[in-house]
Amino acid sequence: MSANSKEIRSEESKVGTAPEHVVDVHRVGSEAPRAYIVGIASSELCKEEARELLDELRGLADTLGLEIVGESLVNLREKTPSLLLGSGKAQEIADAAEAAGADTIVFDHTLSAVQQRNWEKLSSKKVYDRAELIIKIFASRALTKEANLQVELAQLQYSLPRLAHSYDDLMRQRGGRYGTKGSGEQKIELDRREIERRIHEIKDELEAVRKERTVQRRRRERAAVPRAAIVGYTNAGKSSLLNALTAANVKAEDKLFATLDPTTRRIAFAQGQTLLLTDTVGFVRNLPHGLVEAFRSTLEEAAQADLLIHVADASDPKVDTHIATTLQVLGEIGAGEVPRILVLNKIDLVHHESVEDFLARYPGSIAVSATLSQGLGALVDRIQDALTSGMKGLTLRIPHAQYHLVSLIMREGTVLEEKQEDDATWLRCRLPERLEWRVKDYIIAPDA
Ligand SMILES: Nc1nc2c(ncn2[C@@H]2O[C@H](COP(=O)(O)OP(=O)(O)O)[C@@H](O)[C@H]2O)c(=O)[nH]1
Ligand SMILES: [Mg+2]
Repeated sequence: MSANSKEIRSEESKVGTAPEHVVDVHRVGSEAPRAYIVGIASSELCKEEARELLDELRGLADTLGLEIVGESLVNLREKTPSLLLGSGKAQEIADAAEAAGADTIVFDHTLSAVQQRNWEKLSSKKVYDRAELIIKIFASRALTKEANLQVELAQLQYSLPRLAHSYDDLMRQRGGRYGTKGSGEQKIELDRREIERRIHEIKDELEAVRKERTVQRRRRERAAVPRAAIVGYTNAGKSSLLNALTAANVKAEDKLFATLDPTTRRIAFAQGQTLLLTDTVGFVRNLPHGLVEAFRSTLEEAAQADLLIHVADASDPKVDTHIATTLQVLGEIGAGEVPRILVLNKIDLVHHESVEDFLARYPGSIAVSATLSQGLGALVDRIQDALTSGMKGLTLRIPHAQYHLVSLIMREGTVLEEKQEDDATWLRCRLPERLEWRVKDYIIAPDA
């Protein structure tokens, strides 16, 4: 059966809002920031790898809603303390960014506070490094209390070593909520202590949240509509797949808003079944050490889904490693048992044989091209199978006195149709077979 015959309707809904502590420059004004991105190859990082990382940085910037207006890949021979690059090269880049109309420069390399400040002076633009960009993305995607705390912790830990060197700049540009503008050693010392105090506080709060959560997790009342989360590396094509499946286009809308909130869409299948599909925060190749926990807790909530759609990039030479890492992390955040579909995307970019190889290596996986809408029919079939396997279709009439059974069905099954009658709830639903006995007295008819 093809995707067309299923008639996929789509409707967008947005879940969650950006957390309060994201004082984000990107929200100011309605224009997307125009970014010039700079990759760095060096003796430690060959040009090819630097190019891959730069591609990823572009994806990250895109996730955050930046418009990329230009890029450079620089071959760094010797790092300089003031600008990282030699002054001639630095000026060249600043000029290129200016010519491209950029208002922001993003480096695919860690910048010290001094380097960042010097770059901002040299270019009269906002300047970020990779870690800061990633922190901003996590902050925009953190939904749970724990994720928000983890991200705040990462932000504070990131800013602490940069504090002494560029106190004024940091507070002015980073929109920190700790203290106002000021200068002098004493003030820096006060703020350092304030930040350290807050770091301790967050760690305590995190511990408390974790204790609570082990009880709550997964036990949360599930919505009647099943949820699927799209997971995988940045640039694998998660957003493209979401778009292709819902046949809607994020980019056409208010992109700033769309990308600052985790995007969840509703897919309605022809049979009347619906599914909420969430695009999750992507895995990153060289995730800075201090951001690992923030990443995990940001992914965690979304990964507590009924189904995971794991997208891998066929054109990426490291695809196997990425799949293994993704599976490992999913296991570690308690999502290892969630049913999964492995999707090999971008098959239009690789040879037919390597797709065949992949499918043989990962039995049950599905090959697609999100941008060319190839293979989506098979994927939709698989999604529907996964949602309904082990489920039995039933039509029920449950007296209001037995309302707890309605709650049970909403929690454990899928409600396809629901009508309130005077003394009962009429339901057409799918319920795991193991629970059928609980409702057997109220079955009107088995369903297809
Ligand atoms: N050739 C090709 N490019 C794709 C495909 N799917 C996604 N892309 C491109 O890969 C890049 C990353 O896609 P995106 O959906 O943003 O990835 P995400 O970071 O996982 O959300 C974009 O430039 C897409 O246009 C595909 O099936 N074929
Ligand atoms: Mg994306």
